[in-house]
Amino acid sequence: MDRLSNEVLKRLPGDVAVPGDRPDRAGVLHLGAGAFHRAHQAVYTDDTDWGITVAAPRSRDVIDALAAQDGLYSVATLGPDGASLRVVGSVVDTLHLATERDRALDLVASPATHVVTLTVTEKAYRDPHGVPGLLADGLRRRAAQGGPPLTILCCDNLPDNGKATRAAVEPLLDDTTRAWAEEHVTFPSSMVDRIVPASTQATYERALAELGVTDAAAVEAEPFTQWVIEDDFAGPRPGWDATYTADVAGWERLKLRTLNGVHSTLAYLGALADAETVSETLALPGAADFARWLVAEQIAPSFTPPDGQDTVAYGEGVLERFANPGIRHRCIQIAMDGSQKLPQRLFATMTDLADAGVDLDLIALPLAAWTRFCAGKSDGGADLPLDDPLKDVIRQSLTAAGPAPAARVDAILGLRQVVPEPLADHHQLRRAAAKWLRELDRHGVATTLEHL
Ligand code: CS2
Repeated sequence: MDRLSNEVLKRLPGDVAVPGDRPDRAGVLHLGAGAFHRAHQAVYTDDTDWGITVAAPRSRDVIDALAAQDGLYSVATLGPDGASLRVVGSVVDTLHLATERDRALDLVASPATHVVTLTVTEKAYRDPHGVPGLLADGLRRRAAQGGPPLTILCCDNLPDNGKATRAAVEPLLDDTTRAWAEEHVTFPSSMVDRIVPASTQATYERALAELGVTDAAAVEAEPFTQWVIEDDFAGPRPGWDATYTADVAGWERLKLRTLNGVHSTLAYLGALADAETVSETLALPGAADFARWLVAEQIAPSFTPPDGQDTVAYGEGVLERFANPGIRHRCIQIAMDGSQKLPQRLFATMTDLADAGVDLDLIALPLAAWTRFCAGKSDGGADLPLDDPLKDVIRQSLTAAGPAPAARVDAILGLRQVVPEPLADHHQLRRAAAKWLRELDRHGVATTLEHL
């Protein structure tokens, strides 16, 4: 079977959108080759005349597939009424960070690189030896060469993600590079949004059926897409059709607390209820109502949305997107790395509500669900994987706590790297979470939601 390539582009079926003239060089270096990048920033870039070098930190699978396909791959946009396919041509080169570090440093230093974008997941910013170290070493090289300004643009789901990236890189710089970087490097924040499940066999089979050739880097995504970027570029940038603003924080908060907060909530509830995907979870009796109440009564009152936005209306839109039957987003995928995600998705909301004197009741249910999820068994007795960098600490604390719901909640609230101090001894939260956990232990998620 033929592979997707420049050669076969001309003979793809007429309803598949294909790139026109492809850029011959990359002004963007992207770190992180995951499905999200391929369905988000790479698509925005495909609508410009810039190219991207995609660098994979560890696994070679995606970049090897891209390299074998002249950088081409397809994005299937799955709406409630069917799919449309587009071949993306913005990836012009690939790179493997684990084995090509020197080339990576050269690219960070290269005067032809104007923007470095990142989708490396939340936990990567805590590892100085990983991506932050690479950026720091690359900046040292760029500074030593007296290189032009560089923009480092974080596209991970973290609050103030530009500041977080700067905070991860800056301490690793020597004085000379740091002084140079202050003048030449910016770290804008950005809010990125598109639901892009990890590709599965079904993704590749769909691509093959629609394209008539193999695409081992195919991805599928929902129709919705959004990118809000802090307008703070050090030098040139691609003409991305994004929203540029001086203040991204409000957008980040709206998205992280509402979309991602409800996503994680449904992921833990769904995984416990033995539902495979988010849309299946939402279809459980009571689940959509619960999500609506959570948004209206706990998430919305916790912050002021950006101009022109209404959190409850935004939440309605989010639930509609989650219900899209074309998208099979597995609960287990979203459930991973809870210790890295829940601080900005759930605990920040709780902290602000607590400060405002609002009772933490509904929002204590996802906390109870995460607590139960971490023990590794679904309501039906299936094994649930705990894929989390703090897995050992979490499991140890839960084991030490024993079976009593209140003690297990205290064990989780006592995780200092995860839960902000004031929540640890917030009595009303502890009581509410223990009450929900008792419900979940006794009756399971499905019955609990049904009887809310
Ligand atoms: C999800 C996000 O996996 C997760 O944790 O909540 O990847 C989510 O799909 C995106 O942020 C949507 O923009």
